[in-house]
Amino acid sequence: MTRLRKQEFLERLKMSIPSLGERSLGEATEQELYYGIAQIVNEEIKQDWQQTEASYAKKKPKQVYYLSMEFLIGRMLEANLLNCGLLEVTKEALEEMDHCLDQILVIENDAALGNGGLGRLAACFLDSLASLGYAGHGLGIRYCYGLFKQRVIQGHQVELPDDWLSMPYAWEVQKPEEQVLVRFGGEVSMHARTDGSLEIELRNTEDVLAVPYDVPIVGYENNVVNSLRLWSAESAGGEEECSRTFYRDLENEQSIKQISGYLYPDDSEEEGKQLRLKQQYFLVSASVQEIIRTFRRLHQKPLSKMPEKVAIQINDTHPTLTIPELMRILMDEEGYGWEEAWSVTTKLVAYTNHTTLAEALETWPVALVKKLLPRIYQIIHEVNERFCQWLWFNHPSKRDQIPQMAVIADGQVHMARLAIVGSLSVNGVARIHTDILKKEEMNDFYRLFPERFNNKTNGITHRRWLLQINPALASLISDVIGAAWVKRPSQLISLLRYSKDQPFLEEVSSVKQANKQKLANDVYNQTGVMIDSQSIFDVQIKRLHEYKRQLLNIFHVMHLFNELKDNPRLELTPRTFLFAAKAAPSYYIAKEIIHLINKVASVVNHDPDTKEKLKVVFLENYNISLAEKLIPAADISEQISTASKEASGTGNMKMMMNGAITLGTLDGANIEILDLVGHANMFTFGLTSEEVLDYYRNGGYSAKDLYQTDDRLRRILDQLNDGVFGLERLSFKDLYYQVLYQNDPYFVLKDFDAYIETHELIEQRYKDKWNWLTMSVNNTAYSGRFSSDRTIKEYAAEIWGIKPL
Ligand code: 26Q
Repeated sequence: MTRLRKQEFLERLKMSIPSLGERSLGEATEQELYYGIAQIVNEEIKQDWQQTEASYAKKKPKQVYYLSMEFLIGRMLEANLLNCGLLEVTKEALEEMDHCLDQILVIENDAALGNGGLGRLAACFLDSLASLGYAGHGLGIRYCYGLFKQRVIQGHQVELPDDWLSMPYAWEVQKPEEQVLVRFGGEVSMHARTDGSLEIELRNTEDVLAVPYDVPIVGYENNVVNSLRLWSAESAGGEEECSRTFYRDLENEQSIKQISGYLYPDDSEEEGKQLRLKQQYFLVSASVQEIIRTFRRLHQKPLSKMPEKVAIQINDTHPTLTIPELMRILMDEEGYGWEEAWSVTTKLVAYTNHTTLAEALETWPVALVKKLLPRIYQIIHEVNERFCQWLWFNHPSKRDQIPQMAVIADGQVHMARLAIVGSLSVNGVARIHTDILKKEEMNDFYRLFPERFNNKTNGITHRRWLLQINPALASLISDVIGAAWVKRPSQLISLLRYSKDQPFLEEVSSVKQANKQKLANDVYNQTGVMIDSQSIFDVQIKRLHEYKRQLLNIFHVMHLFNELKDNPRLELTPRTFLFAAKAAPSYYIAKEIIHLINKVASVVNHDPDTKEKLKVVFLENYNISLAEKLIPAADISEQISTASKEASGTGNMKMMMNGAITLGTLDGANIEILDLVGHANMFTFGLTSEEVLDYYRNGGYSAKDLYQTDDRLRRILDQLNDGVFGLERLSFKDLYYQVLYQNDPYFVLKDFDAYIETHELIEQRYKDKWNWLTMSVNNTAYSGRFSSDRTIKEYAAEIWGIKPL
């Protein structure tokens, strides 16, 4: 990639905006500038993209395909400018014309093709694969509508469609010549061939075209450009038969386009949605066909050799049909027998699990799978038969466990069981999560296939989550330890030497202060709420879920409010509690928690006794772009899930990297953060996962007893029941009943006391400014371990068996 100079850049920009006409660049609209700059980037990366593909064709490295129903990539212009080395010159050039890059970047719609952690992890992995020079690609769905947009109206969440393709998407390239057919439904027929083998044919299927759109994934300053291929569903029929069938065809076409219509919000409550299963098979079938075609093009070898040159990672169970789809193609289309097809398949596919919540493990009704995918169902059935028989004969001691291990049981296909049985690797996403999988949730399988289970602690791309979103901190870091950390994030550890260096800490402090002030301005512009940038910014940003315990956080705020009302002169370091979270549309309790946070905010922010010391802000429509504003400004990172419930968390890593101090339970990757930074640099509290699991086994504790004995808690709960702070119209009876009468399944009351105490400790510790800054720098220093570069190297070496080109 050649480095452009400012003048040349300006010339190119002019040429890239044909609509400019007689106007000067200074008069261009932000939209024109956005597309103009994107075009320059696309021209710059085009050659690298082709060359990357050419070098894969020449050197024939093993290729990794990351299959995921979600890729939460957010905006791409700034990341692409950064990675291809054009960010600085772009800023300079725009400055010369009195334009500000920030105002141009916001023109781009977030690509919100994901719900949260799982989708963002996939995006970080692609960035690391390209930046480390691995031949690794993403395969996903080009949803017309991404995750819903959230508005908060009178304190309630309202969902709106995310029409992100309303403007042309600058980063996609349609590849119509590489489209493939995906077949649904139909009947299976079998004929005996003369040699006695069976010929399997699918008749009368409904066929859907999968049209690929490729998005470039630009490696950081290394000239590598990989691809994220997103499939779009289109009608396969030609346009010739019109007239009589016109309306029927139109209706059919609409229902086909729906397959890539919208992203399902993470909603374990709403199960068995036929369209979601169609989406999964659509992704899987198109992708497997593509993978096989590429293997054939690059290697003149039989498909049985694929495991030498291909690895397929499935992101949770959502793409598990990869296993029967591979079997189908190998057997029905390529003539392999079961044994050989199985041996190939189980050397290709590796499975990542992202949850321990038993209720979140995916199952599909047999009747639905049979109807929608008859041949795939037969194959799953056969996998199940063979697996159960093998257990029966080879592991007689496990006979009792067959019902709970069978791939098909209780009229359902159990996707995690299929994924474990049919893959070479099963990994969890943080040490404790993998341990819980092995010890509890998947113990039966672990004892059967111990060598398959492994841990890959999650990571985040430090390029986006530090270098891009916090350039001032990044450049301070490079000033003292040099810039090598950008390519080798583990070198951030050298910062430890400066964590007591007063002049450095002073600068770190000014950077954090400036980030907080910038956020305060944004918050004011968006909400009209004035927040004090000198206050402690206490941040909880993640999907709204009971196990993540936003309720515990807001109970603490209510507690502080009550204290201040009792004693308005109470000494309290001013605090700002920032929340952002989307709730699944059908998740009533989660929506009530959003409502409660907003109502508490409206009381606390206006009460003369509290408004100077407490502010609560709920920012609507949490997405990647909002996270990018909040994370550099956080002082406290709230990671307070019920122990054992959060598989890993990745927001915890992002905030740590930006110098926030974690306030967390011993859950997910928090534990590994603690291992590194120690208790001197982190605040932990609450039940351990062992204690939580013990309570579950032995019937829990009594929430009502706690309610009786703890005056603070009783006051808060009564405020929910009687109307928040005595205001009848603000009553939250359902939350009250959920906590007291469902016996507090997420231990909000049980952990309340420890949480309050820890907050009091934090308040004390914040007063020692130097020590706080030391803690902050220590956190950044240790965060290198959580770069997704480290994670990807582990997947590469331990699962995929690949090396960088
Ligand atoms: C389920 C049914 C129907 C439709 C959608 C879904 C669905 C969609 C998305 C279920 C789950 C998800 C996403 C789960 C997820 O993001 N899990 C998080 O993964 C992160 C990355 O590993 C972890 O850090 C988090 O701890 C984990 O919660």
